[in-house]
Amino acid sequence: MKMVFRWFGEGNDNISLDQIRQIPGVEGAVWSLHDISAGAEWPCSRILEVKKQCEESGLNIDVVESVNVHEDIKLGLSTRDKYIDNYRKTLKNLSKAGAKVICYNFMPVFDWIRTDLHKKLSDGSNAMFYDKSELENISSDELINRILESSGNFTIPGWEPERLSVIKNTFKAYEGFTEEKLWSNLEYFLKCIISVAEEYGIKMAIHPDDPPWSLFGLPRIVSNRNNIKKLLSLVDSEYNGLTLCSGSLGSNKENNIPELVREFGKRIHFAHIRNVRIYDNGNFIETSHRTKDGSLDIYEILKAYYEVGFDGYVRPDHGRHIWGEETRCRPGYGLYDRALGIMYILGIWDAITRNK
Ligand SMILES: [Mn+2]
Repeated sequence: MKMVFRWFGEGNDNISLDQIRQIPGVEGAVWSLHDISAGAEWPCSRILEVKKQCEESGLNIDVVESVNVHEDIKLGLSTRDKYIDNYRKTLKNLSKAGAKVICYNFMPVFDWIRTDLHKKLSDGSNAMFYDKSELENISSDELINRILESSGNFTIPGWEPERLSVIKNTFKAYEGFTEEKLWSNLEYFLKCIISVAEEYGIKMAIHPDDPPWSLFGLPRIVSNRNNIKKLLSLVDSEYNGLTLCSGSLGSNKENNIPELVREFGKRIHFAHIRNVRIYDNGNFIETSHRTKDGSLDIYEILKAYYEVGFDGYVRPDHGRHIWGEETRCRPGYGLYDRALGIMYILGIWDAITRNK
């Protein structure tokens, strides 16, 4: 497995590439061009600029997270073809620069959702929290305001200003929208994209829905074992693959992450490792990576990756905010807890490897 670390780009991250390269085991930056709107082609010059920055710090640019899918593609509007065409061009441009895996998602309107970005844990650190009953009683407007107010000076991936400025219209466009429609639009997208990804040697890795259930009446389909199986069969190619996010899928107790790894191992190109503690009332909080601190068995998950011969990319997903970095870092993306997570993941990995 190849360890990588998310980096939001020059001037857009409080963490530097030099700090990232000093975390043991990290080989690459997981990056994106966050200022380019969904649906636009990524210019080669901008891609090469990031490549140069990363390579100067000894990091590769193999994994891109994300190339966002334009809402019209998810909605299946007639305008989708021009955005899909741009997506193909972006794939080509990325492959020329040497990118290998693209993480993306197909969630309507919102990306990930939490109700509190800085919920205090018993040790005085804080982390992102999801309150189920609160979410059921809050309007989408209230939620947006709350996320924006507590995100500090950072734009949060999935909550970009250009997305939020048109969100009322986007919501309206999804009125009466069904899971079936979303499935058929995803299938259309994959059938246009995967053959091109094959041609350019780029593995597509869809990120599951976070959390993996429907919210605000919007359908969400990348949420459980049966749906993942269906998704992979829509285009049966290894280039139509998964980002297996343990924390996203794992916030539903019905999802058994080690089993998913064993079943879909060959199609997992990117592993997000995160622990969450799930409470009986359905709430959950993101915890340290340590198995004991959350509800997921990180050791079992890594064992499953080892058993399927996983040689893809892995990154610590979100972390807590610790050692006073809360006001300086993007929620979920502090330096310290993710670096500690890497040492935990690599510690387990090394032990498993040595024992076999
Ligand atoms: Mn994730």
